[in-house]
Amino acid sequence: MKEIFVRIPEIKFEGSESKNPFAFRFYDADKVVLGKKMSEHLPFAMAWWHTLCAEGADMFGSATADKSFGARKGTMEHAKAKVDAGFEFMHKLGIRYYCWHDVDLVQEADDISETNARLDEITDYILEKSKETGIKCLWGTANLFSNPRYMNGAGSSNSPEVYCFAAAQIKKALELTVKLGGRGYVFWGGREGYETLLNTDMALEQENIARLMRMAVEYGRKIGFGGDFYVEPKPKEPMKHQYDYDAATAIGFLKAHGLDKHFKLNIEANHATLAGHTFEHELRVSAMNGMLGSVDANQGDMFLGWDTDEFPFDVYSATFAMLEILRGGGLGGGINFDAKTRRPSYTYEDMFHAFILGMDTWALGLINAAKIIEDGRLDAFVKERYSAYRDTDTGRKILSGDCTLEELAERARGLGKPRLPSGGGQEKLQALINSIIFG
Ligand code: XLS
Ligand code: NI
Ligand code: NI
Repeated sequence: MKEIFVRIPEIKFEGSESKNPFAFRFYDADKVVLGKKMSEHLPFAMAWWHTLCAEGADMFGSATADKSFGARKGTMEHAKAKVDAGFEFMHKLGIRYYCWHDVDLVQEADDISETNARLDEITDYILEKSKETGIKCLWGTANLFSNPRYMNGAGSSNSPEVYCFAAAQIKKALELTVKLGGRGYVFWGGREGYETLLNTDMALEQENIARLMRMAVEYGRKIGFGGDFYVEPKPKEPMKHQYDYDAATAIGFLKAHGLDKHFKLNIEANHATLAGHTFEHELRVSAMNGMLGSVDANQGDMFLGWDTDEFPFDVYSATFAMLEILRGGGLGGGINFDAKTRRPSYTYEDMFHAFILGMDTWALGLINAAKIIEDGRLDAFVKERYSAYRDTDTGRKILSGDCTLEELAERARGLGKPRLPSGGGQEKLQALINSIIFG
């Protein structure tokens, strides 16, 4: 096999003092943290679309990067060159998983049967590589947003024929996920929403989306898919309003339609901030509902209102995210870098620097979160803050669920004024976090 990323070595851990830009300073795969190897805590994945397909084009300018990998774009030779490049790239970084949309893998043909034949061929090739290297599929998905037929949505389209195409793509993508041994299958509803309510039957659209998901679950289970289905919430972009707005909305939707047993969430950092939440908020909402599945790791920019998909740099955010993940018992899925280099960072070297940044940032997040848990003071504070629910008769009564409004009103009458313990402690806790991280 011809090496594609020539001059770029395998990336190794060299420690925080290292000045080598092609080394990890913090990600030490075999290092044990809280009883598990870093590589097990952090099942990193490469996103096929950003890493092997996206060439830096934006609304105002064309591609800056070249991802032809020596082949003519759009051909099967190119599709295979991307597989070669992807596996070499993951191998050099020590990444063990990848994620894909159907149309990331091959050029879509005019006829869906031809597209499917191309997908069969390329996944045979991927499977070979996977067997050679042990690098596996984290999750697959159908791209139900790029093709012009999805201009009015996929499951939410006003056209039953478009709905059939969505079903066909999901069916195929599920088969391929099973073939590649994927841990999960994602629904990201980029076009499942509306631009104006004036033209929209929201109830019909949402019921149709639920029907499509239910059929996907039925078919997936029938063909032996034992993994989790994921919804990836996002409030907007490309649509003005997307139905899977945030974790709470998606969970409500899944529960309302009886889909929650089969689904978990894939939480993306930048989508959380677009919804006006922190990343850790979305992770907490998922975890407390037993639906924390997988993560799309990236970050936005506080001055820009869109999904900039930057590589993770914010160590506080990674720390709080890892805190939620560790407390939630880890991820059944993984940590997919749904992130792209900035447009001028167009070289192969830049791709490696981006992943080194992202992996080191998450390693720092893990190290910090483990320190916070081992230190114990943060958890003790929170426990103490609610202790009156355990330690007083009134508190226990409320938690038991066995009380009435009248009974509680009667208790209030006897109290005069409620006791108001200092409940915040925000500044104290923030100082504590800094002292643990930097101390
Ligand atoms: C776009 C989404 C997309 C999903 C997969 O904003 O993040 O990339 O992760 O369809
Ligand atoms: Ni994503
Ligand atoms: Ni995104």
